[in-house]
Amino acid sequence: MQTGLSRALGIEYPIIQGGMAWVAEYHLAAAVSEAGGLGLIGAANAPADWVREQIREAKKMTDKPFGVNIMLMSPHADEVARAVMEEGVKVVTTGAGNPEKYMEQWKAAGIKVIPVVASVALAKRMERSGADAVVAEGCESGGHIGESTTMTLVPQVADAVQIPVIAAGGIADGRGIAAAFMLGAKGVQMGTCFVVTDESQVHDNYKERILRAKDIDTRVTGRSTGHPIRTLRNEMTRRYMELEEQGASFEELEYLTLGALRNAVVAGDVKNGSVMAGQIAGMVRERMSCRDLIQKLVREADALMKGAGSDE
Ligand code: TUI
Repeated sequence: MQTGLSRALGIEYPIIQGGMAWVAEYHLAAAVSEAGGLGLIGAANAPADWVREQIREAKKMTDKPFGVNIMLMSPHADEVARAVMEEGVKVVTTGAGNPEKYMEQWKAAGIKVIPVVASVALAKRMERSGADAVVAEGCESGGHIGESTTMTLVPQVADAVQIPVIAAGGIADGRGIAAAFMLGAKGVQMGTCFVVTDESQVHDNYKERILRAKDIDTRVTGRSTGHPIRTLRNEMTRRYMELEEQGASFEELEYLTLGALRNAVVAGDVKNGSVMAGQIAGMVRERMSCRDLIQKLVREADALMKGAGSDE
């Protein structure tokens, strides 16, 4: 499964673990990198000191490359952008914004920069600014999403840029990986299927909620506020959408989601918390180690891409 992308990143397989807020901490990131993929630490809204500590802990667990995802809406984005350079991080991915103002300094520090984009326009702009690759993330993903699906976004981005495209959104097995390659991707990023791995530190209730999710169990809150977020449906999404329909204010709606992700991930409140997960949650059925998951993904994708597993 080696591609130009995996060689450029110094990893065995072109499989990237999403930089999920509160979920993507160093145990998970190090386990994914040790298993031959690219693990990411999700900086989310955390201050730079937390991110530094996470990077140092990950380095104790693996000599292989790992990355940091910087959520650009974070009030700490500037200081985290500096910290990743000072800590010698090899790969930075960004989400929920335009990282242009940091690109030059990151490139000068020798960091491979991979912005997550949800449109062709931003992908082209990132290529012009010197991005090494882009993640084209479809709205099947969990968390903060754009408008287009993976099926439509990936080939359009692949046609528009020369740099490698990594597909994200709705991928959780070898079929999804093979399909992403057929759409022009040179790698994949996956989130939901890594949440339930043995090394993931999220509360057991969160894992169980994903494992018993059905195909139609996700909801998107915040379309009216301009911050659409995909989560598994629960009491929180029901109340949110009810209020949203009644034309509640931005403040009222935000109040419902404040700290809600933390409540789900850390405290295990999957009723009133925000259980971010992608639409593929309905297919995520098994707990296993990151190593077993990545080996299974590679085996499945390899078989399909060699023609085995077809109907012939
Ligand atoms: O960033 C994500 N997914 C996330 S971030 C997150 S943390 C959070 N928690 C609570 C509220 C808000 C965020 C949870 N999930 N994915 C990457 C992604 N980026 N998806 C979509 C985008 C995106 C959207 C618009 C990137 C750029 C953009 O426009 C930028 C511009 O200026 O054109």
